[in-house]
Amino acid sequence: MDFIHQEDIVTLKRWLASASYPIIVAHTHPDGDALGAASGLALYLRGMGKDVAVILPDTPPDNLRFILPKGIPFFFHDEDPAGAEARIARADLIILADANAFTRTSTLEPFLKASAARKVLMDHHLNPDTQSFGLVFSTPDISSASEVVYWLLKALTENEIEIEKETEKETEKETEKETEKETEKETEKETEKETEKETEGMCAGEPKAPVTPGASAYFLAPGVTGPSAMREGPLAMCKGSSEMWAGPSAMCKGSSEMWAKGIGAALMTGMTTDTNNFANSVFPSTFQMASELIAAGVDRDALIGKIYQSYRENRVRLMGYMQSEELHILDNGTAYMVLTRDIQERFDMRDGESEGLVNVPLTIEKVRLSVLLKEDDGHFRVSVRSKKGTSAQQLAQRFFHGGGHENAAGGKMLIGEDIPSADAAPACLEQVLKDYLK
Ligand SMILES: [Mn+2]
Repeated sequence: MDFIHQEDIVTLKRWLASASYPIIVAHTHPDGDALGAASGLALYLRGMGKDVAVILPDTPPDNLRFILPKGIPFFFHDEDPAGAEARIARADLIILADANAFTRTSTLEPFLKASAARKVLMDHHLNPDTQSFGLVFSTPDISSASEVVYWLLKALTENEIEIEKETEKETEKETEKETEKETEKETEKETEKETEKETEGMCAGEPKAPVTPGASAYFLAPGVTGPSAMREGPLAMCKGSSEMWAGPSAMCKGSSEMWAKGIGAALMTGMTTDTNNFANSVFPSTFQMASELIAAGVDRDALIGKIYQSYRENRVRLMGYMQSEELHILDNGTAYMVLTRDIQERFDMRDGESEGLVNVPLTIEKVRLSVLLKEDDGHFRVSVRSKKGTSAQQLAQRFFHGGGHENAAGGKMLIGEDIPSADAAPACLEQVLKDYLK
């Protein structure tokens, strides 16, 4: 993966090892990818023995709650502002996943910016804010943040082999030096304590091992003395770690379940939702990741069931109503729907239940760009999707204070600023769409 550089992996490994209170943060209105990437990372860090937490600006929708792993503390700023802020204040490492800048974390932004902790970006959106992070792993040529995390964890694991070799050399050298010193000391002492030693009969000539075999200098931050807790992690259990990815039979004991049901399942879920089940932003690496994870035992059927076959009846009826009654198609190949408060209430809509609706108009041949407006407090949330050759990102950025990916983007339409009242939204949007694609 060309967005992963060896020296950055070495740095990342050192930062992860030396962190005591790492936190993972993601964008506002967390989707499957934000939750999947954050959960996978959190499980990995917990496997390293870290006191890790995930902090999100707002509570995830009910239908995505299954992604959240048991035993990982999640703080939602809208629900528990004091708890979230305290955890950010204590953090010594901040990882932002599935967002290109701290601005995307909404209410968390000032607390994250004020933190002196080390900061790492793991993302796949355009225009990453590289200035705010000490380490950046970001490329738009990948399916999802979950896939970014997958390849990073894999690089960390594979890198372990090389680092171990280096460490072995270092340890040998150090042991040699220590042995020399020890021998000198011993010869001095020997005359004094000769009798005593003889009676003890212990391994007097044996040098004290200065470094536990296998404990890498890279894992040990200044001040950390013991062989790092990292070695207790699921990946550390496996020495020839590349085997671990080969398939269930080749996997080392102890880590397989962790990957199949924990990290692997979280990352597979995030990738699946962000690609809309392999419909968009799919690269050769995406299939490779999926293939490796299925081989590792991830139950894709179970995940599909949870993601796409667990909705409430209301949601299906709402989708039908919107397509039948609220879909407008303009001559220039753009389509839009406005999901007003009134309609949301009529169908008892819950957060997350309009997910996927914006994609539906693109199934019509003549439609090349689709916009969904969803009424919220003081604004409309704007979702934009487009076919190849038409930019969703440009529309979101130029007209709706937003951005995202080339063919999937989002933003806001502010009531009272961009439009005089909620009622003006459809006409205003129509004008924007006409101007955008003439
Ligand atoms: Mn994403």
